[in-house]
Parts: sequence; C-alpha cells; structure tokens
Amino acid sequence: MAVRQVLDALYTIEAGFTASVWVTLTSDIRHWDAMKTMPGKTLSALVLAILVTGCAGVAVDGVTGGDRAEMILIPGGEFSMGSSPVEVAKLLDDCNRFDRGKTYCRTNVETVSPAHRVVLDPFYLDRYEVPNALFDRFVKATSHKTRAEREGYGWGWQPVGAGWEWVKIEGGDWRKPNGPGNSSANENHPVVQVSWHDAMAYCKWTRKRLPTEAEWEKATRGTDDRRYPWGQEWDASKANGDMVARGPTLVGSFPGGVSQYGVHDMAGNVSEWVADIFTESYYRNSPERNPDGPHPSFVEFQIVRVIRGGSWLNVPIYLRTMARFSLDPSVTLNVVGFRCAKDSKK
Ligand SMILES: [Ca+2]
Repeated sequence: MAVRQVLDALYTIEAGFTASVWVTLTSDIRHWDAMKTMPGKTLSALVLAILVTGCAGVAVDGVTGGDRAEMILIPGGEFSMGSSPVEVAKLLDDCNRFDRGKTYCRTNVETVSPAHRVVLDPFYLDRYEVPNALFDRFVKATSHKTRAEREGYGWGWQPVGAGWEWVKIEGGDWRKPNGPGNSSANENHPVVQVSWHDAMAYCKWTRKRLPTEAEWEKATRGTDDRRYPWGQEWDASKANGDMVARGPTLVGSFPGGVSQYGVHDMAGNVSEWVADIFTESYYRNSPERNPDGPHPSFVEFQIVRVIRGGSWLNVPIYLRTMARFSLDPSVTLNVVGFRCAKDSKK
C-alpha cells in the first residue's frame, strides 16, 4: 500500500484514535515529505507505533481536515455571548482612556450588546491560524487565484513617514503581503491578503468550513467568560498585539496565551474571517441555538462579513474575546487571515 493510501486510510477512521503523535506527524509538510521517502519497514513500524499509541489511550483532543492541520474539539453546550451592561460601561470608559474616545470605539463596543445565552453543538476548530505553507499547498493543488492576485493589489497597515497608515499596496498579495520590494511571506506566518471568498475556498478544499461567529467566541471565551483567551486581564507577553511586533509572528508563538481549550492566537497576530454576515443589531435578535448570522435577505445594504480577534496592530481593547469587526468580503488586508472549523461527528 502506498504511503498516501496508508495515511488516507488512517484519516478516514481518525475519530477512533486521533493521538497527538499522529496529528503532529501529519500536520507538518516537511514530515510528510520525509515520510514519502521512508523504506517500507520503517513506515510500517511508524504506522504501528501510531496505532499502538492511539489505542493505548493517549488523550484524544484533535483531528485534522484535508490540510492535515491540527484541530481541537470544542465541546458543545451553552455560554454567554456578547458583553453585559457592566462590561459595556467599563469598555466605554476604556475607549476614552485608551483610544481617545473615538466614535469607532464606542460603536464597536455597542455592537457586542446585549450579552445573550447561546447553545452550540460540539465542533472542531483549527488549533492555529492557517499558515502560508498550507495555503501554498492549496494554491498548488487547485490553481486558485486570490482576489488580490487577480486585481493586482491589496491593502495594509504600513509605516508612512513618522507614523503608520492604511495604504493601498500595489502588487500586494498573500505571497508578498506588503508588496514587491518587501520580504516574501514566511511559511509559518499566518496567511494574509486573502478575502472572505478566498478563505471559504480554502476551507472547502480541506473539507472544512469557516467557523461561525458564535463558535469562534466560545472557543475563545471558554466556560468562565474570559475577556482575553487566557483570563480577565491584558498581558502583552501572551499575544501579538498593540504594535509590539509591528507585524505577524509565527503561528503559535504565544503558548501562554492559549484559550481554555488550547487554541492559539485567538487574540491578535492576525484578525480572522468567520462565516457570518455582520449587522450591528444581530445580538438583539440572535437565535439561541447554533446562531449562524443574519440571513442575507434581512440585510438592507451591502453585505459585510465578520472578522474576530484583532491583530498585531490593535490596542488591547480590540483584542478582547467579545470584540467584533466588519469588513467587505472582497477586501484583503495585511492583518486579516483565517482558520477553519468542522462539525463534530455525532
Ligand atoms: Ca488571531
């Protein structure tokens, strides 16, 4: 049996023994390339070791999709989504203290109200933001052209003079997020300069999907209503935010900042597309069970999509687990990427 057939066979019965050893081995394309050249006996021994390890009861906490990226099982159940009146009052005060009382800040805070009970089915979520190495595999397999590649430009937060500004980046795309003349994307940085449609295409290719906004928030807040993935207070050592790094970092660079479920970079590094359409009023009439955003027929104006988590440029108030933002689904930025989710087998 060819190596690929062995791996695919294992994948099809992944739920039975998704040992972390298996996930680690197959989620790294460098390991995969190495495995392709293994002698038969070595490979057989390896597969046996994986099977034995899995059957021996190693904690099962993840599966992979078609891209072999490690995933985390987020248990089903209820949680409180959005911000309480007390939290909103504190945030409005924070807007004045930390973001000069900007109207944008106040509007952003008000869109996360009211707090409301949400009940979700269990689901899987990528442990990391999708890195360039995996996006490269997708492009090579499908010949997908991103929106920025087709139209020849993206947008980005870049140094201009003595400060930083949003600028149109001619020639900017996922391979060159800051345009020609700047460094190519690091293979282990999160992919950016991808539209919502590009993200949807990737997740579909992997037999996964974008998470809903509710799924994203539950995976980040946990069961104890955290303001940040790790707890209640901002900690600059636990996330790439607040312009400290002035760009993306390797995915998973802040292990101390994982959420209760072990998901990395849910605050900062890059903002993340989720599936939902954005409206400011959605939390006031969101269904309780498995909400998946406003239906397109209820949107009066141009459809915009939700991005979550904030990025390396944002001040901490925008890196809260509850913060939500909107973006035209065709726009690509050098601060927005994504990760995929998939249903849990019932
Ligand atoms: Ca992120």
